[in-house]
Parts: sequence; structure tokens; C-alpha cells
Amino acid sequence: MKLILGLGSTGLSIARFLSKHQIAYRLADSRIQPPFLSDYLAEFSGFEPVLGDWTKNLLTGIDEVFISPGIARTQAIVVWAREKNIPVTSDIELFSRYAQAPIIGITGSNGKSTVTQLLGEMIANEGKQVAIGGNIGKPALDCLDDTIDYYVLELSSYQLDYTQDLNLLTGVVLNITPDHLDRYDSFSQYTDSKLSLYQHCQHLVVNIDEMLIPKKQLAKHFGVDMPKQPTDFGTVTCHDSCYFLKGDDVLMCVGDMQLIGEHNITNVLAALALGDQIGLDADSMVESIKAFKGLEHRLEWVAKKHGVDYYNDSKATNVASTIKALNTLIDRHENIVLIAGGVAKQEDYSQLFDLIDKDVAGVVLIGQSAQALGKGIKKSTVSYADSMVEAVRLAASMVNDGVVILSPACASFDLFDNFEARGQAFKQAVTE
Ligand code: UMA
Ligand code: ADP
Repeated sequence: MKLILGLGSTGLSIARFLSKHQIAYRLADSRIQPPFLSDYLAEFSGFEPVLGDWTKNLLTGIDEVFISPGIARTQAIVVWAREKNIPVTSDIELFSRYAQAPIIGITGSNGKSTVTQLLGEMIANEGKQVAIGGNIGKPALDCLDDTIDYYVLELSSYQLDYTQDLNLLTGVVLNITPDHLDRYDSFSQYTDSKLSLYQHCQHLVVNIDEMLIPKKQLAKHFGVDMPKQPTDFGTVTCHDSCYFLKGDDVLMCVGDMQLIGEHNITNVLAALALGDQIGLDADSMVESIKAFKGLEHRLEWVAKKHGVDYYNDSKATNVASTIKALNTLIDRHENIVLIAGGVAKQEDYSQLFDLIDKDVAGVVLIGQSAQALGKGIKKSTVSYADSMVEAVRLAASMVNDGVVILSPACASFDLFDNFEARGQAFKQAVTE
């Protein structure tokens, strides 16, 4: 019998899959009211999950544990399973055992969802059936379908940690900057987790600008410079305009894409390199890039009100992503007010504080880390707010023309269910 741990979207997808294949399972969640309980009971009435604290008895008669990514490796149940030599496996590995079409894997600290979505749109633009899933939201097992030509999976380090076997046609580690350090013993352990993606790839796609990502022979490379090989992707600047290149061939002007920010140049290069690796046509990929508006909650322009542009970057849950967002706007606007805060993730915020003091006129801080973050900011004006509505009102009062951006550099779950709810609250406060 299998044991499913966690009744979130992953646990529910595993239960669906095992039921469909008539594989017996037990399902357990350490919470009494897990988030997907009512969905599960509506679909599987009569199969009561085990709710509440986990004991060793849960492992009796179990030959494999399928675990949700949110459950840490240090949890006693994981340790007990390993002591009993019971494999602990991710939904991603289970998915890979059954997927018939090639799988492309995308990981990294930031930019995963953007690249996953853009590559998916490139594949669809060639008339192929594509399923996009994994950490981006739709569990991989819910994507399984015999009509699919390609699967594009966003993979988190949590998912990779429980994946021993995965058959990826190609994949990329976009970048590695500190994140989730509450879950890892060290940054180096987190780095190893991200890099483990390459163990599973037949063909590697590598960002040559990233110091922490080892250069690989026989890989397809991309980076913000002239490509060294005819099959690599890069950029060139000529007469003040920047162009995407494959080898020496100009593909398109960077200014013709709708995405803004240097980080998105890298994201587009990654999607181009992956698309090329699986044989997509360059002209068709260029069409997709030009049409791509970006995802909600990622440097998303919301509205202009009384001369002030409002941006929602709620998905910026770590320091690196907020720095990228600020640098993008600093290049374009004089006055910037930042709304930040939430649950800080044991990161070093000093680089962000320096940038704020240098180039950000004012900051409004929210959430449980607000006071701690406020102590690090020395020159910019700092205000504190108890709600998003108050934060937006305060931010608006601090700027006449310029920009207000929500880019929290923190997780959302102190005040909101998730980053989407936080972004929606911001947009609602702006538009109302
Ligand atoms: N649970 C326990 N005991 C614990 C911890 C959790 O029983 O000690 C239970 C919870 O009660 C809950 C379930 O486990 O019922 C939740 O599982 P989960 O946290 O793994 O969440 P899922 O709903 O299965 O969503 C997961 C990913 N969540 C995490 O990795 C935390 C989703 O990524 C992903 O979209 C989904 O699988 C589908 O693949 C979210 C995320 O925040 C967006 N990811 C992190 C990130 O992007 O930074 C890694
Ligand atoms: P992920 O899925 O890895 O969280 P997203 O594409 O959802 O990545 O973007 C998350 C946040 O990171 C957004 O705030 C976005 O503006 C920022 N971001 C996107 N791409 C990059 C990148 N390559 N480097 C740094 N920050 C990025």
C-alpha cells in the first residue's frame, strides 16, 4: 500500500492518480482541517483521510510514500520512513514514470513561472499540444494526458529533493540566489538541490552568466552577451538598441517585447534556448515572445492614477527578485515608493537596504517583518501599515508623480493566503 502525505493540491492529485490506477493508498495530513479536505471528500466519499499528528503506525504495511513538497525532510515521518527503507517519492517522479511525451524541466530561484509559461506558449504556437504544470500551480499528475506532445514543468527545490528518478528531455536552472533558507541547512545545500535538475536531463541548457551554475560541455548556453557557439543564444547592442541573437543571427529587437527589465531578457533567452533544443522554429518563437504579456503579479502594471504608475510584483518573495524589480523601475522613473514586508526568509537584506537608501524615495512596510526591515533602512522615509489598503493610501501620499510598487521581498502567509491574494488586495486597493 502507498502512503500519501499532505492533502493540498499535490496530495489530491496523487489520490486521483492512484485511484484511477486502482492502487491502494492511505492519505494523511497532520492538520485537522487541511486545505483540500472538502474537495477530497467530494471526490472520494468513503475514503476517510487520517487527520492529525502523525505516528509511526502510519507506515505499517506501506511500501512507498508519496510526499507533498511543502513537507520538510526533517519531519519525523520522513526520518521514520527512511529508517525503515521505505522510499519517499515526489509526485513529479510518479508523473515521470507514466508520462509518454517528452518533459522539459525548469527550475531556479526566480523566473521559473515566466519561462515555463513563455515556453508553453511557444510550443502551442507551433500547433503542438502542450501541458504546463508543476510548481506553477497545476500538479504534474493532473496534466497527464495521452494527447500531449510536450510537458513543461516548473520544478521547485522542494519537489527536486524528493525526486530520485526523472526523465527530462531538456531542462534549465535559471539562476540561484538565496531563498527558502528556513528549509535548508545552508545556502550550499539549497544550491545542490537546484543543480540536481541537471542529473535528470538528456540535454542541458545553461545560463553562462550565473556563477553558481557550473559550465557544462555539450550544453546549449545562453547569456547576456555575444554567443560563443552558433547554437547558443545571447544579445548584442548596436546603435543603442539591443537584439536577441542565435549565434550571429539577429532574431528580434529586445525593445519589441512587452516584458520589461533586464531579468526578463535572461528569461526570454532561456525560453529561446529550450525551444531551440526541442526543435521549435525561431520565427515562431519570436512571434510568441512579441505576443507574451507576462504573468499576473510579476512586475504587472496595474493603473496610472493622479500621475502615479502602480505596479504589482507580489510574486517577489525574496531579496533578489525585489532588487530586479526596483532596478527595472529606477531606470525609468525618478520617484519610487516601495511597499514591502511579510514573512522574511532568513535572507541577508543588506543589498536591498542599500539600493532603497540610494534610489527609493519612500517605503511602506507591512506584515510580521515590518519593524525588523524598517531598522535596516537609514535614509529613505519609512512608514508602517496594518493593511494593504492603508499601505496603498500611505504610499500614494508619499509620491506626486512616479511609481508605487508592491514588491514585498517576503512570503505572504502572515496576512494573506498566498501571493495571488496579496497581489489582488493591492490591485483592489489601487483601483478603488
Ligand atoms: N502538511 C502537513 N504537514 C506538514 C506540512 C504540510 O500535513 O508539516 C500538509 C498541509 O496541511 C497541506 C499539504 O500538506 O494540506 C500542503 O502541501 P504543500 O504545502 O506541498 O502544498 P500543495 O497544495 O500540495 O502545493 C504544492 C506546492 N506548494 C509548496 O511547495 C509549498 C505549490 O507551490 C505547487 O503549485 C503545487 O504543489 C502543485 O505542484 C506553491 C509554492 O509556494 C506555489 N511553492 C514554493 C515556491 O514557489 O516558492 C516552493
Ligand atoms: P518563480 O516562478 O521562480 O517565482 P516568476 O517568473 O514567478 O518566478 O517571478 C517571480 C518574481 O521574480 C517576480 O517578482 C519577477 O519579477 C522576478 N523575476 C522574474 N524573473 C527573474 C529573474 N530571472 N531574476 C530575478 N528575478 C526575476
